Amino acid sequence: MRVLLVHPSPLLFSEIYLRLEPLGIERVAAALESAGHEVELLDLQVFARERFHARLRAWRPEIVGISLNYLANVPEVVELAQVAKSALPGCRVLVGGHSASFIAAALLEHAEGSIDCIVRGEGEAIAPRVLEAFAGGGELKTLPGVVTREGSGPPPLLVANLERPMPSRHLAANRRRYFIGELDPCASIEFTRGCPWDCAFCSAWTFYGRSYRTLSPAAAGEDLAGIREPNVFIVDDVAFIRPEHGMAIADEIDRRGIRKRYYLETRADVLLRNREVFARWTKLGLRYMFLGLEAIDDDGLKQHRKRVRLSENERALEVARELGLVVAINIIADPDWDADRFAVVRQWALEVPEIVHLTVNTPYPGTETWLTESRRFTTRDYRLFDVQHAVLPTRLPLERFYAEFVRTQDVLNRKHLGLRALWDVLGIGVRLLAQGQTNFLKMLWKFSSVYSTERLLGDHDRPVRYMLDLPPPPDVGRPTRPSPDQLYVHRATAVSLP
Ligand code: B12
Ligand code: SF4
Repeated sequence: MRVLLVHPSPLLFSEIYLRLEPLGIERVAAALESAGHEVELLDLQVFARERFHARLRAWRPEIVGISLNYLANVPEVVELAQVAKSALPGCRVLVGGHSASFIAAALLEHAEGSIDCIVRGEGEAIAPRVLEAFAGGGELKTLPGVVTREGSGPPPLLVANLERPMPSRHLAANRRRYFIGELDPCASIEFTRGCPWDCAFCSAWTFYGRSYRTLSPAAAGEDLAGIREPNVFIVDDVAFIRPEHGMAIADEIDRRGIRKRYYLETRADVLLRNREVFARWTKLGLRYMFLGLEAIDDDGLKQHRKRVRLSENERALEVARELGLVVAINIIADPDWDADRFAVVRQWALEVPEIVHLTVNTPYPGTETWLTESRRFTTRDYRLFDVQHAVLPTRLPLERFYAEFVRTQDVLNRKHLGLRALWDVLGIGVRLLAQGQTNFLKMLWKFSSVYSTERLLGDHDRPVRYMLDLPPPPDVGRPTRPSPDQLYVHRATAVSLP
C-alpha cells in the first residue's frame, strides 16, 4: 500500500534552538517498508503545509499516518486528518505517538470520523498489522494498543527487539535542516528506551510502564556507522544509566573508527556515578550535555520527586566542567513564582557558567501532576501546553508572570552572547556558512521575535476549537499516588532504580 507518514510542524519556541529528525516515524516507516509497503515521509518541521496537499493530490496515498508526540500539536493533527479525508475520502488515517497514546478517545471525538484509529504505544510491531486490518485481514478494534470509535483492543505490547528494523533515515528529505545549536547538521539516534525513575511532572516513564531496554552495542554501532551527518543527538531520556552499556557502545565506536560530535541528556546522579563513561565519551566526541536539574533548592527537587539532592546537582556540574562539556540546564518555573523568586533564579543562573533554560510547569496527560493538578487549569487550549505558557493559575498577574519569564530568558540568552561568547559564535557561524549550513546563524536572530510578553499573553486570547478533556475526579479515599492503571500506556515490568 502507499503510505504517507507525517510529522507536524515545530512548536515555535523549540525552533529557535533546534530542529531534529522524526525518529519515531522513521522507525514506523522502516517496519512498514519491511512489510512490503511503499512509504513516503513528510516532516512539516522542514516543509510547508502546501507540500502535504501536493503529495495527497499527486501521490494519492492509501494510508496517512500522523505522529502526535506533542500535545500542543493536537489541533494541527486533527486538521491534517480532516484535510486527508476530504482530499481522498477512501484513504485511511491512523495517528500514533506519545501524546496520542494518552488522549486516544478524545482525539477520535475531535476528529469526528477523520481519524480511523489511534495506535497507542510503540508503533513498529503494530503498524503493519493495522495496515493488514485496513486491507481486510482482521478486525482493527481487536489489535493490541489500537483504539477506534467502535472499540479498543487489549493494551499495547512492547516490541520484542529494538534492533530491527533500523530507522528509515533515507526517507527524511532535506536532512540538512536538522540541527541543535552549532551541531548543524545533526542526526538523531536511540540507544535505550524508557526510564526507571518516576518524576511527578514527566510522562516519559509512564508511556513505557517504567521499563528500560537497551539496544545491543553491535546494533548501536551499526546504526551510528550508517549516519552521514557529523553530529548526533542521542534521544535517550537518561543517557548511560548502565555504565557497561555506555562503555560497550564506546568500544564499538572505537572498533569502527567512527568520529562524530554528540549531544545527550542525562541526570546529575548518573553523571556522578558513571563519570568514567562520560569521560570516555568526551574523548569520542561528546560535546554537549543537557541536565534536567529542574530546581535550585531541595524543596523544589522533592516536589518534582526528582530523587536527587541539590548537593549532587552541584557536584555534577563541577564534573561536567572538569570534563570540558558544554552543559545546558533546565529549570522548571512554577506558576506560583513571584518576582523575587524569578530574581533569585536569574541571579543563580548568571553565576553559573552553564546555559540555563526555563520551562513552565505543565501537567501533561500521563503525568502524576495531570491527575492531581488539572482541575486547576486556567485554560484547556491544547496549543498552550508547550511548557512555555502558564496553564495553571499564576501568583503574579499573568502579564507580570510572562514579563518576568521573558526577562529571565532574555538575561540568560544575553549571558551567552557577551563579547567573548559573541566572538566564538561568529567564528562558528562563519565556519558553518562556509559549509552551506545556515540553521545555527538563523537561530541567533530569532530570539526576540519568539520570546515576547505580548505574544505569550496574546496566545491566550485565540479562539479555541479543540479543548483538552479533564481526567475523572479522584475517588474519595483513593490513595494519594495514582496507580499504574491510571497512568501507564505499556503495562511492562518495572525495573529497579540503579
Ligand atoms: C527526542 C525528543 C525531543 C526532540 C524532538 C525530535 C522530534 N522531532 O521528534 C526535541 C529535543 C527537539 C524535543 C523537543 C521538545 N520536547 Co521532546 N522529547 C523527546 C524524547 C526524549 C524522545 C522522543 C523520541 O525520539 N523517542 C524515540 C522514538 C523512536 O520514539 P517516539 O518518537 O515516541 O515514537 C514511537 C511511538 O511514539 C510511536 N509513534 C510515534 N509516531 C507515530 C506515528 C504513527 C502513525 C504510529 C503508528 C506510531 C507512532 O511509534 C514510535 C516507535 O515506537 C521524548 C521523551 C520520550 N521518551 O518519548 C520527549 C517528549 C516527547 N518531549 C516533550 C516536550 C515537552 C518537548 C518540548 C515542548 C520541550 C521544550 N522545552 O520546548 C519540545 C517541543 C518540540 C516541538 N514539537 O517543537 C515531552 C512531551 C510532552 C507532551 N505530552 O506534549 C516528552 C514526552 C518528554 C517528557 N519528559 O515529558 N523533544
Ligand atoms: S529522570 Fe527524566 S525521563 Fe526519567 S522520569 Fe525523571 S524527568 Fe522523566
